[in-house]
Amino acid sequence: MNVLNVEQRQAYDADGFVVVRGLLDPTEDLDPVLVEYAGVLERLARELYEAGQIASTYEELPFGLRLSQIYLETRRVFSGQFDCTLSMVSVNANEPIWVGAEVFRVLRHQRILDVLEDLIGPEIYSNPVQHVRIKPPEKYLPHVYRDERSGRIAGFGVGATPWHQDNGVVLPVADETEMTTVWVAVTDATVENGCLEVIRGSHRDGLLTHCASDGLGLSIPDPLLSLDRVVTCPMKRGDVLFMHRCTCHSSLPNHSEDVRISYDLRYNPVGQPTGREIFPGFTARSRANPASELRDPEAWKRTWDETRLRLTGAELPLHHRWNSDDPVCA
Ligand SMILES: O=C(O)CCC(=O)C(=O)O
Ligand SMILES: [Fe+2]
Repeated sequence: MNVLNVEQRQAYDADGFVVVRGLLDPTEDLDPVLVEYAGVLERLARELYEAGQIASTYEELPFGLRLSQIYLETRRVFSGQFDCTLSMVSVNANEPIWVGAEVFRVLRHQRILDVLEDLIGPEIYSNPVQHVRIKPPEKYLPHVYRDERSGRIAGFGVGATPWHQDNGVVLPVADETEMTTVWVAVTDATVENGCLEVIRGSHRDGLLTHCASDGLGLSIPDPLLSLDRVVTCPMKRGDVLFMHRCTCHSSLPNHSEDVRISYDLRYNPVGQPTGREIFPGFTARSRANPASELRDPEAWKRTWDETRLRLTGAELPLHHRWNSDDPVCA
């Protein structure tokens, strides 16, 4: 079945990415996850209020302002409460994670899997390198460390994302894996609120050197990038971007008044290494063996609960291959 038309397929092959407009229905497919996250925020606000850490639960505020107010007032960032993954640094028994049924429904969305079937074939594995990114307006994050040289807010997935390739954030065992990134706009993503930027054709340059910095995570230094081929990708809610694992990309800071929400998900053919084997993935589609598909959101949640238990207190292996010894990182 071909879901992508000829132009879209050619764009993906030539540019290393394609945006499929309106692939998901905002009301039917995306509002339900926002309802789940509103529940997560409600519980968080009540906990913090009862602990005396905020002056009000702010239930009268809309989601974005409520979250931002809580970040500002507590001088903390609670991205882990919403994210659909565990920490890659250290896991504890009470570590927050949100792997709700509606998130699972997005991961298994048949229209996303249809496009992936065009790109990587009918045996599709949901790679556990997956995030929801709820980026607050930067003006609510004055307490978060800002790198002086780049001006960027560090860490937590709440600031602008530096230039990188997703192949660079997995272990070398997955270098030959046909991993595809799926970036879902849950709210409109604009230049003002921090949409994605990609470098056209960069997937053909292979894996580039990434530099690791404590605060800012992994990034490809500017001299290695073809910055004259940057494409800025504003997207509407429900638009979905599909990207090759070697396509260089970054995102802009959020200078708007509201949160920018997106999923970045990854998929690869069943049987190929995910590059993050300590976390659980699942078969999202199999034409050869439909019974192997995971369809139960509770069973999915259990895989993460079991992983948290297994990794609690364990020494986690480094989740990437980079140090900053390369002179290009100086
Ligand atoms: O949304 C972002 O800021 C970055 C997303 C990203 O790096 C990805 O989709 O792989
Ligand atoms: Fe990425």
